[in-house]
Amino acid sequence: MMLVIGNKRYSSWSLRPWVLMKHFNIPFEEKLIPLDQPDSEENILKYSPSKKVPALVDADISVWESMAIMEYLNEKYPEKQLWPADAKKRAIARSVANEMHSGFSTMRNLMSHDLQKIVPGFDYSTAKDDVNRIMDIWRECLHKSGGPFLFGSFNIADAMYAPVVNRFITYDVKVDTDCAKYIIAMRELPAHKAWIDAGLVEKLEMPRYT
Ligand SMILES: N[C@@H](CCC(=O)N[C@@H](CS)C(=O)NCC(=O)O)C(=O)O
Repeated sequence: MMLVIGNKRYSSWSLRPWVLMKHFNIPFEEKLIPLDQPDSEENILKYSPSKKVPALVDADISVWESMAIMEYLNEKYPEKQLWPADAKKRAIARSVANEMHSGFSTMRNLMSHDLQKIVPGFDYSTAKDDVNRIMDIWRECLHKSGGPFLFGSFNIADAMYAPVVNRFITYDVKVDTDCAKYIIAMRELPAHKAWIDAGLVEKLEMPRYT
């Protein structure tokens, strides 16, 4: 399989399936297409009809949209339990993952994912509703599961929130102890750390953001 991704510094959607695949030791080759370049669209179109990354190429098919990719992997590797085994927990995990996938646009627009941009004291008051809802989700899941990840062990729901964890750090979001513990667990996850380390030294820039 080949996972087509964007710049590690910026591409929050690419990070999600990448960290999932690395954490669960799902073998894949990575193809990084620099975003926001004159030939980006043409290059992405070879793999993704939506003109967006990530896309997963598996033999004769290409799957796009981060959630669809992770659901495909869940079906391809049922033994890895990319979702919780319990049906009720799985339903809630899907709810919180899809709430992330389809929502929080105010927070996402105000606080773009840039691993190299640290903004101490950032004013995120206009995205306060999104930020508070995310922390409510984390607290509720962590209280029910006992942590350290949303449903106990790392799964697709956590992969969905990985870029949010990074934004909360770079934009200096004030969090309580439970959320802080979750952020530390997520940042220390070896697969996530590997992506962050690569993004921190990446030289590619996206003119749109810089
Ligand atoms: N809903 C999509 C969003 C994908 C997306 O917006 N990807 C961005 C990069 S993070 C992209 O490819 N943008 C195209 C471009 O910048 O040219 C998903 O979940 O995969």
